[in-house]
Amino acid sequence: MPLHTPSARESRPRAGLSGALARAFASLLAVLLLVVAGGCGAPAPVDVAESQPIAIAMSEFRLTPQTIRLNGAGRRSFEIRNDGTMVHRFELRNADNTRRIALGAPLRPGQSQTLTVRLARGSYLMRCAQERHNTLGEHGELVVG
Ligand SMILES: [Cu+2]
Repeated sequence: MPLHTPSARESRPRAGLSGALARAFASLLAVLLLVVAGGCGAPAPVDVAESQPIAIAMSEFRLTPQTIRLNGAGRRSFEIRNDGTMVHRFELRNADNTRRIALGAPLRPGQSQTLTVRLARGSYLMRCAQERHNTLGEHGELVVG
């Protein structure tokens, strides 16, 4: 009696299945890459040079840009503009959110304000001080290097 050996016929479906799995995985990977590229993740940080003011737009419920890298500590100017349809109020806090560094004025839609703050190197939390806006996504990070 000959020993049973897997025939080509038996192994072919298995190769077909792994090929289908590979194609499914490739499709999934492509979708994930599109999601990442589409901005659902953290947006790219915006660099601000030493001589430039820091322009921030506030809206429902978002700070734009959301992540800012600042080149140079010292006195810096924030140019805050309300691009939304509700009152927004800029607030800068330390990174662990235990201390207020600066608080802007409440801005009505279309209003803007320049806020000058002395900044040391480190990370800061930017957010809206209006009730609950922060928890709805109106926050960001400022890194001073
Ligand atoms: Cu707000």
